[in-house]
Amino acid sequence: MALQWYPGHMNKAKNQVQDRLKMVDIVLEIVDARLPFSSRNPVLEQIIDQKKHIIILNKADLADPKLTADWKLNFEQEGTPAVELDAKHNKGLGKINTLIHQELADKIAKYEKNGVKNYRIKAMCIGIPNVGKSTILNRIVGKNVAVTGNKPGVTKNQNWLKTKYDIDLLDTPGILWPKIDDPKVGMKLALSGAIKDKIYAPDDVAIYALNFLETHYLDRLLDVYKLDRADLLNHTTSELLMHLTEKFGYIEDYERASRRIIDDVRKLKVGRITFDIPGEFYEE
Ligand SMILES: Nc1nc2c(ncn2[C@@H]2O[C@H](COP(=O)(O)OP(=O)(O)OP(=O)(O)O)[C@@H](O)[C@H]2O)c(=O)[nH]1
Ligand SMILES: [Mg+2]
Repeated sequence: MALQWYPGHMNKAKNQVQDRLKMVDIVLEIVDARLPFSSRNPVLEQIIDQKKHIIILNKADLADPKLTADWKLNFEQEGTPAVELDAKHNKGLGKINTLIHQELADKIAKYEKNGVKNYRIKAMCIGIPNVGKSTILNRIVGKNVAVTGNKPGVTKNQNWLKTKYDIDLLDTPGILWPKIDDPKVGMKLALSGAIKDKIYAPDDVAIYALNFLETHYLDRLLDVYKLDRADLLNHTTSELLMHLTEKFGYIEDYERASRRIIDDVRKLKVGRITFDIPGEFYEE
């Protein structure tokens, strides 16, 4: 599945990020902790290249904790500070505030030296759709001022939010990039919920998920669907999908079975999973 599309609003949103960049002190790049590589938008990365920025690995509650720690280290070794966050359960928020102040220590020291008391740090939050940008900003503000929702494309416009700290936050619409070359990246984005459901073929994504689980989390796959190792031997992943469809009692409704598998992965039925393995991306 090579995904190729670029809705006009995403192009507009990208230009708006570019326009605002000069006005902000720091960029908070939000990635999905389950896919810290695949959920980074290369177009946005290019735009913010010269700007101070930190990476927030959000939805850490859904990701494999060991791999989240590896990814954090990986980003830090590349020179970008990173923090893991579970915005849903409010875990890890304090570190973001600390990191923003650390990164802008010189600027803040200058304000203080010059007696500027009411300075406001301006931070722009960017990322692909549905990674939790608005949720994070609501958490920092301490109340639900930005609209959130469990589907991509909820935030339509840029919005400034004031906090009780010395920081103003800019919420932005999620942006994907024009062409997703690597089909695996497309699958992971679909599985995570970053791409609208009607754009991808659910059976392709379910087959990708089953194949990934078989390779990396076999015991959990066997356990959740009460499978025997024999069910997997000498079977293709498509055949496994057919087998599960029958087992669910969905009588050849492969789409329904596929949606259920995707949902099971999203809702942690198979436990905490990370789809991007550090190291796999830099060898090719
Ligand atoms: N499990 C989990 N869910 C989260 C977390 N943060 C946000 N969510 C959920 O993810 C969904 C998307 O959150 P939003 O804050 O609307 O995402 P967004 O990045 O602003 O999305 P767009 O505005 O569409 O670009 C919501 O259902 C949130 O409750 C988290 O840390 N863990
Ligand atoms: Mg939003």
